[in-house]
Amino acid sequence: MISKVLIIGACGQIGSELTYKLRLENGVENVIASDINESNFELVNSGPFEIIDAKNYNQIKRCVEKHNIDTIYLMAALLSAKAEQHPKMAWSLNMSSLFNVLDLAKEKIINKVFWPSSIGVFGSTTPKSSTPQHTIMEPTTVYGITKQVGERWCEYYNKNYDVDVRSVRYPGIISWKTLPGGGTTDYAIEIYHKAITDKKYECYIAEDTELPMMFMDDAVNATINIMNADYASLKIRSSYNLAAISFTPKQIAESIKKHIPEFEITYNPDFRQHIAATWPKSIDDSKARQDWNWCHDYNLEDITKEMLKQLSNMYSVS
Ligand code: AKB
Repeated sequence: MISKVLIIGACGQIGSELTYKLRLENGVENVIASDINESNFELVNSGPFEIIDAKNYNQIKRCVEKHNIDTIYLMAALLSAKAEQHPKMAWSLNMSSLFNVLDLAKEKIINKVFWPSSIGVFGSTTPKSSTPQHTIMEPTTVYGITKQVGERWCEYYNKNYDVDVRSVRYPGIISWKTLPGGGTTDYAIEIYHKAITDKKYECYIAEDTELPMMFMDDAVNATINIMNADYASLKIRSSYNLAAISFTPKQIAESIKKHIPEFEITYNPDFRQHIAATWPKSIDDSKARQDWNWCHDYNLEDITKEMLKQLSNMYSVS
């Protein structure tokens, strides 16, 4: 039987593409999209949509009962850079939304939960290269704190209340359809837009700061694959390390220059550089590869080709 799915935060960067893919696989009527407003016109008009404030338990519960929802993907969150500007709001949204969904699973109103964690759980005391699954985690951002605490609660609900919650630690996600909002890694998307529109980009991250990154198609596949994995194969109920590639702003600029030789990058690091400097350069995701056969498809060259192709069409540049 195909389960009925609710995506909370469906208008956002990952939520929107996850909604489209799940609708392709499961049928439009089986995937209910929701968000706090109708900010993404294309998404809102692509199938069933409900207005839900992720902080409101009763609104989520009413929607779950109305549509016989079995599984929730909780994609609403304040990301790292925005969370630093609104710390209390980030704490309130990121934590209360998680408790609302975990509690619905604890009460057996739903069966399965996906909740995204992030490389933001790590901090400057974490080993930077090939960061292990189990390691020192002392995040210094509000976002990182919410993700780390969230991971502990996911594991707690699994062990103590038999809640089937599944999670991955997303790296920076690169995509062209829906713009991200408020992340530290957003530069790796803006740079492609500016390469097409202006042939130059001023980067707020320093040229040699290496960060883990991934193309959206890989991120969506990872999300769906971990949700389809056998219950028993998932040994980690906090959150799995997940990786594809790592690069610096200088390296992404070089890869763009292969296609747009006149492209120029300059650097003007701001507060987001301080966040990026506390995050890993690369991630050891061998547990995910072992437990549920995770593997990525896109390297930096593939991503650059696809981003420039799609954005050229979007801006109608030949
Ligand atoms: C951010 O930059 O805040 C996010 C993330 C890595 O979780 N993209």
